Amino acid sequence: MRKESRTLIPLWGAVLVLGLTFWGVAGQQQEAAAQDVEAADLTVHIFHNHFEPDSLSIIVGDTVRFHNMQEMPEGGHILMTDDSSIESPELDVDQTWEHTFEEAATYKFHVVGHEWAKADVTVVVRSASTALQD
Ligand SMILES: [Cu+2]
Repeated sequence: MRKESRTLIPLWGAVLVLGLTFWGVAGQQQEAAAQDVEAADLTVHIFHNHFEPDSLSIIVGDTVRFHNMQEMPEGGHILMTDDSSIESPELDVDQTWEHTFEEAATYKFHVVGHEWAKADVTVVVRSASTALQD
């Protein structure tokens, strides 16, 4: 009897440690998944002849990540609003550029030097109070 309880204590200890480890890992995975979803929602993928998505509705203070998916023969893709107020650096394939929108407005971006493939993405930025009314 004595011998049995001595072997049982480390066994239960191991079960407890394993249980806590799984619980911790599951929690971290859920957190990471939630962050992925959030990040994916505000990412625009840049292709030669289209953006994905081609329109995005966000609120003031949101940061959009622009992710260049395709290689240009010379240099990369540069994004610019139609009124030239915002311009990205040159993005090589798989490079990203983030922009935080501080003013409520509609921004239409096109790729600089892409007369042969016109593509644009519209980012509609609303103030937080406007967004809440929806
Ligand atoms: Cu291109």
